[in-house]
Order: sequence, then C-alpha cells, then structure tokens
Amino acid sequence: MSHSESPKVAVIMGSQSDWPTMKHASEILSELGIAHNSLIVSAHRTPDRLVSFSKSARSKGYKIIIAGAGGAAHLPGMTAAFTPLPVFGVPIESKALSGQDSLLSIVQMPGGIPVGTLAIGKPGAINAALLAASVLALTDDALAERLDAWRQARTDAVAEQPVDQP
Ligand code: RP5
Repeated sequence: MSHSESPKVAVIMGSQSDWPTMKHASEILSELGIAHNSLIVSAHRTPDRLVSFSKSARSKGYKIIIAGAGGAAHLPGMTAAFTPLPVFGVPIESKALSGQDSLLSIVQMPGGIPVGTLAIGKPGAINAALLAASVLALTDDALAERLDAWRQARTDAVAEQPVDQP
C-alpha cells in the first residue's frame, strides 16, 4: 500500500513481467496522492486468486481497478465479470505480437460487461491512472485540485518553439 489511508485503486497485473509497464500507473497514482495497492493476479495461473480478489474488491473499499495483462489477456474481462467496480484494462506490449493480441483480447468485450481499454504499454498504464484520478476527483475536491495542477504543469512544460537538440 502506498499511503496510510485505505487504498482506493487496485493495480493488478497478470505477471511479474508486467510490472515494468504497470509501475507507471502506480507512479502516477502516487504522484497524485491516491492510495493504491499493486498486486499480481493471473487469470490463468492463479484463477482462485482472481475470483477471491474480484469478488471482495468492492467490500474492501476499492473504487477502481486497473488491470494489465498481455497475450491472451483475460484478466481485465474476467475481473469485470466478478465485480461491478469500474475496470480499466491496460494491454501489455507482448513480445510475440507487440501487444496487438493483448489489445484485442481486452477491448472486444461482449455488451454488458464493460472494460475501459487504454493504449498498449506505458501510455496506457499512465492514462489508466489519470483516468482513475479523474473519476475519483468527481467526489474529491482536493484530488481535483492536485489533478488540475498536474495537468497544468505538463502544459507549462511545452515550449512554444522547437530547438535543436545537442
Ligand atoms: C499474461 O501473460 C501476463 O499478463 C503477461 O503479460 C504474459 C506473460 O507472462 P509471463 O510468462 O511473462 O509470466 O498472463
């Protein structure tokens, strides 16, 4: 857990090998002061862990789940099948198919069980965290101010004109 208050966001991933991507979601959540947990939950290798985590997520106080998985990426969809919480899926950039397999596995959910699917890889992990922050900020004015400041800092960092790089 990253903060003393109870975690609002769970960042789950199918494998240790997903952490280099999913840590970017965790870092953004930390920057914004959002309490969260990062957990390995595999749809294929630890299916019982998937069921127990997903079924208990709401009662544990989580508000949003960010789920990253690669290849035959069933984790986000199966998690969404077991919980009414919003699930944001991050397709991991797989070696075999550069994450296109992950993307298509996550995005093409049947109507009725939604997974909000982000971009492949690091940008998707970052944006999943920012999207979670936007949702939580709807009912948290202090977080809304931190998110506004975070966004303004990125805007302020953009130069008006390009320069030659050394
Ligand atoms: C998926 O299989 C994981 O999400 C990971 O992206 C992929 C490969 O896992 P490892 O073989 O690296 O553990 O379940």
